[in-house]
Amino acid sequence: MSAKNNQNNEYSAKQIQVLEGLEAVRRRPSMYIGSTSSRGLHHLVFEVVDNSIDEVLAGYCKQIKVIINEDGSISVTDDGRGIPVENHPQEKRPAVEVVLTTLHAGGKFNTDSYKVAGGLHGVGVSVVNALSEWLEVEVYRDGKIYSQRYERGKKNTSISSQVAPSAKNTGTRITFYPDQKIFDSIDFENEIIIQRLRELAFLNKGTRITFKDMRSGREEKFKYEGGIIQYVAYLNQGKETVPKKPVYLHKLVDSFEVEMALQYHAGYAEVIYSYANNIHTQEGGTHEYGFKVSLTRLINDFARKLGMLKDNQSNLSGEDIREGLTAVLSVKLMDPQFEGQTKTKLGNNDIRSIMDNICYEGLEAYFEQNPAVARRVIEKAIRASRAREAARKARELTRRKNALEISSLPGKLADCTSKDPGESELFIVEGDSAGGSAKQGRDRRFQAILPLRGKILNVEKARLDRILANEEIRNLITALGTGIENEFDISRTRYQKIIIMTDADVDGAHIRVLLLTFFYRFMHELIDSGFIYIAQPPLYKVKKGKQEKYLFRDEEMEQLGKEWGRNGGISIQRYKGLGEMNPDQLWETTMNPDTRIIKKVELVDAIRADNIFGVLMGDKVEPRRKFIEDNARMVRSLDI
Ligand code: 0RA
Repeated sequence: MSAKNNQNNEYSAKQIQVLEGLEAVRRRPSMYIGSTSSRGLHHLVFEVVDNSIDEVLAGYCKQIKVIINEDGSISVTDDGRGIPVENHPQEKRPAVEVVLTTLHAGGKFNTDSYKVAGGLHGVGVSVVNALSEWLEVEVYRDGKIYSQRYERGKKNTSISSQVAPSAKNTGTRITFYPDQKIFDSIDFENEIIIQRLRELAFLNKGTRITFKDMRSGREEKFKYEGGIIQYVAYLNQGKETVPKKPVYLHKLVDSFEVEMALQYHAGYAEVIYSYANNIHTQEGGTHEYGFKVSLTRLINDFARKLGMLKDNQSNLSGEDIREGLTAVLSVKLMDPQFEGQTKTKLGNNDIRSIMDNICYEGLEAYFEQNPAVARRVIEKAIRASRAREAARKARELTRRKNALEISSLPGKLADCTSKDPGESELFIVEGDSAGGSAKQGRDRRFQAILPLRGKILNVEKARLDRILANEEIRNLITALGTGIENEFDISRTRYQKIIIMTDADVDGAHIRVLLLTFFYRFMHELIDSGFIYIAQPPLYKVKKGKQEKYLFRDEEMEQLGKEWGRNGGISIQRYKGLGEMNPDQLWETTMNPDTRIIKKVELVDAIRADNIFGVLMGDKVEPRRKFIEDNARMVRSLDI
């Protein structure tokens, strides 16, 4: 603040300009670091670390340590060359002073010494200096330790030096205490710092980056010899992947350095993290664009070469090709142009075709050597493409239904006369003959019948396109009126009781499970709302003289045997299917609300149900059989 703090009493015009520069930073900090919230505070740390990373990029630094000190200040130490201390030729004062007090100078005034000008957040450590209550710099160089202290951007001491314990060691330590007058809070958050350090360690393979919080003792060490290969593996941790090890490309072209690692996983999410000079380019840009374009072209070319995509089929879309993709792209270049809303979109045009060429050639070579991987990736993209097409059709289907309303109801549906969903019931009936009996036996005022022919598709094994190509399912969707999946709207259901009525045999049980799976996957709110029921047709009809009784369970037969006695005059009719009952019998036993038994379908645990439907309706036969036998567990008996 006051001139007496400065041991250097002579200010050149330049120095005054410099101080005015840092004053400007203090007056409008957000212009330089985005905000004075936690985000801005951590920006200070990253700015200093980035300067050390520049030394890594220049090839002189192997280790960076970040330490939160007991007093709440933070130290960043590297084993780079150390900020030069000799007089800067133009500025005529120590270079370290220029670095710490000149806006935008950062460490980059000597561009020749940098293979890649980091640029990074671009503001330089002078901004950190300006926004710190105090900052101390220590430089290890030429067998000496040079140190200097600043307060709120102004030097407090001139540079002092002492002999270093080891002449071989070089490096820089910057310790600063953020200014409480500037920031809302000066509490560093371990997690925020650790996450960035881990990221930097992935992006700069072989660099040892350590973190320690002296207040809590927490310590983290990062060093990845595999770099972004390990980054991708980390992102895909715990997932089933193709290939087992990420594909990795690394190329130097002119002054550009390009790295790419990718791996698919069994899920659907697309994750691409792209970087330019270690900055996360959240908005993408030319490097990401080049990558995507090449991947799309390559996969399509390969799919055609392998005959997996026929001449009459259109190309797979980029989106389909990237379903389940995890990729990390990292480019390093001399003069990065950052554009976009948040200045996180790489604008350099050259990089687009460089990236495109490198990725196309590299991935082509990889796929040629690993055709099994290529096939699996292409198969996955084809499945994604079907699903997307199906989603489009599903949307169209619901839209069409809206436009045409009732007139689009399926011809096979025998609707009820009531239009009140609260009292309307839909019977989904297995087979046309049972459907016929049900139509004749029903109370048409409130009961609608939809016969299904044979088995419906197993929706666990088919993608939505095939499911919707299935006429039975389409009929079901239109009859219900709710739409499907994302466009599902329970308020549009035309029935609040949807009763699955199938034969009391294994086939009937199978159809029931298939239907339940469909509801669960695509209309689960119907289940949640308690609208799905299972009819209980009788197993037997027993007669003794004028007495007649329907039995729904084998145990009842034993019971009746005791009641009626085992001898003489008892006739037993075993129903093999609903079709064996005449309309009156069907009404009486299964459909009449006063006498029937229906079970409400209830999900006990959705995650478990997901597992049941997914795993058991999947590929394995034996568990499926068991599931069918046991599936009564899914439903709770409810007598109405
Ligand atoms: C200017 C020039 C050189 C290195 C640096 C700055 C430098 C800055 C920082 C900030 C944190 N750690 C740093 N390490 C180095 C080049 C030095 C030379 O040519 O010897």
